[in-house]
Amino acid sequence: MLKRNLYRAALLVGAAVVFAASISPASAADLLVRRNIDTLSAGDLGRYIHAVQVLEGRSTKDPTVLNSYAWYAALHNKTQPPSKAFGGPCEHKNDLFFPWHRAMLWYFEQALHEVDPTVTLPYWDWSRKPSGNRFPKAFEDTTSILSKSIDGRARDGTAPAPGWNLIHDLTLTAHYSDFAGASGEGLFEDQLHDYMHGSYVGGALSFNTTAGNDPVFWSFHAFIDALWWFRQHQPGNTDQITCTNKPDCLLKGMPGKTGAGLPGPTTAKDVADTATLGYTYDWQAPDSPLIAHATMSNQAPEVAALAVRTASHIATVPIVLPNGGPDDPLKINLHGVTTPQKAGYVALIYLHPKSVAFAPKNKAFREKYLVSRLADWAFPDMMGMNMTSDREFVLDRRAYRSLFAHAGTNMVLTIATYLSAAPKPAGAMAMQAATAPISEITIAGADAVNE
Ligand SMILES: [Cu+2]
Repeated sequence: MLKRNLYRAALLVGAAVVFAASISPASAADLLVRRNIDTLSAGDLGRYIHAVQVLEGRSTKDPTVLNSYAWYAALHNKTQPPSKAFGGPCEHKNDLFFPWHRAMLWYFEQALHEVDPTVTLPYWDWSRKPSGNRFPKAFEDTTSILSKSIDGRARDGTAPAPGWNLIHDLTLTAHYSDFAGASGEGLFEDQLHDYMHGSYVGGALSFNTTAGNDPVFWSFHAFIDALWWFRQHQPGNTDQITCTNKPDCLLKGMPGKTGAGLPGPTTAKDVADTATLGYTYDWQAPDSPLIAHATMSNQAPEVAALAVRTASHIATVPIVLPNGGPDDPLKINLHGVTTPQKAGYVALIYLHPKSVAFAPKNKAFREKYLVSRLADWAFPDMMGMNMTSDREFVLDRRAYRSLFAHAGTNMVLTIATYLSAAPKPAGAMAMQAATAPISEITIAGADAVNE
């Protein structure tokens, strides 16, 4: 196959920069096209299901059986390898997140492709209303293996889907480091990926250790990859993959060759261009006009649905917004945001005058005072990972003009946490506002709940 030849040639050249630029327009027709699972014909869907079934048949549960479904599921994130055959874990909460997952999907797709050369990995476009109840119908057909996680866990997420405006804004965040992360987690991973794993899908996808067990995982992540591809193909895009904490850009656990022995990517630079990897997407952004928006509440219609629930934890920090010019944004840092081990959560962050009562169920209150949100999913096995991270968000004085009218007066930063499943605290969360009077608060259990 031509794409394989391209890839092999690229490896022989040996320089990632060279093969990223080595695709000629003529080869575009030879690229495999990943399609929306809702648009597959019954025959194509059947062939995809069959290929997944063959992988599952090689071994349902034993991750040491190479080229089996369980092996690929374990590749995603099993931090204690059962054997040398398996080298995880995956990369999360840093700037290798996108490249690592692109490589993982590529190897999985190659395994499917080796079973049936007509098969490519279909994506689930979760920016659009689902064809089924919460997922594409293909994942809800209970007679299909696509409806079942190999560990038997049912999808139990109940959070509303993120709106296209939010997906759009986070996908096209101006700075690559905000989009993809640098020393810490990028906005896309935090607010979309983590949110979808822990709060929307749930079940096996709630936990990093079991996410790959549910076949919906591959199509879910294929859409994340499609959105990255979309970002990369914006006119004028100059993003460069960074590997802030890993100068060698090595992607942990990648076998370097497919089950059939063909060479595959091992570094972040290898996966910079999907054409080099031999595939593309047929995805197109929704053409509905974007509504002009200035606040997070307008960007994220699902916030309203979250906010009408009762928060499990509410933390408040007194704050005085500093005076400043219109181009002088306020950066607010949340320090020590703890990754939960039991359940995912979404936290909605409000900034409101002290004299205005916190009223998240009130639409007008949300529209005025909701300034950001963060999300996380559960990491039961934290080996080799930091338990806590820092998050920063920037308040633009122009966008939040009405808030900055209160500069110099007493305000309150309120964080309302919504847990996705088990009634456990999201963990200790210490936060401070960087350029304002600092107060620190910890959410670490019942005594800290002052709702
Ligand atoms: Cu994921």
